[in-house]
Amino acid sequence: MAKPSVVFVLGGPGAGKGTQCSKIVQEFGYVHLSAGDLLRAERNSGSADGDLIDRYIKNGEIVPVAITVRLIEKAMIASPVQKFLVDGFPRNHDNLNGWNSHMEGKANVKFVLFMDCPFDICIERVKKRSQTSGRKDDNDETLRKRLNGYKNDTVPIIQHYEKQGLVRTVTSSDNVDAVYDRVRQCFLPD
Ligand code: UP5
Ligand code: MG
Repeated sequence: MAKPSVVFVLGGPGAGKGTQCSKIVQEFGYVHLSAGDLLRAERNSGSADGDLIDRYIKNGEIVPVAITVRLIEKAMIASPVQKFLVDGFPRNHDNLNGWNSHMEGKANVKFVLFMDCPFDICIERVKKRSQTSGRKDDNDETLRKRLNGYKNDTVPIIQHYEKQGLVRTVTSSDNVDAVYDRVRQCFLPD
């Protein structure tokens, strides 16, 4: 059987990763796996890791990869469709190393979709969403930590994949449909 294919979707908090992934799912039939959503679901499930996950998320810190990669792999195995958007992962070197060592030979990373959005727009979007999201990390203090984590930890991962020629960059500061017009170009056959 062919190996599952994976597109990593990276970008700052509020860059629009989740929003654009939903549209890619509709048009191209990918399965959307948001690492953040998987972690939040695991936390809410009463899992033994729940308290630890909660602490990391509330502090805007990155959960140890053993937990995250296990959840991603479990969701991949459970899926009848074997092409995945892995959203919000890998976001630091620990994530990258954990993925490489655990998923070596088990999946093909096709490319990285990088949603490039200025911080002021990310902040505006997350602040607006915080009124309704109920997410414990949508507050000023945690958002600041998430933005710092993105800049210090995730940008180097994007650069790592750039050196391999695997990054497709889309500016994501415009309205949702304008961004999607660019995003979909990344998924059309060459
Ligand atoms: N919106 C979206 N696009 C818009 C547009 N073009 N114009 C105007 N508004 C737009 O969008 C954010 C908001 O903006 C929404 O209200 C949307 O309607 C609007 P969304 O699509 O949700 O953006 P997204 O990039 O997905 O933002 P999100 O907040 O989910 O990104 P994060 O990367 O911060 O969150 P994530 O869920 O990935 O991670 C949360 C935490 O989980 C991390 O901080 C970390 O603690 C933990 N985590 C790990 O430890 N490991 C992982 O591997 C992943 C997460
Ligand atoms: Mg998201």
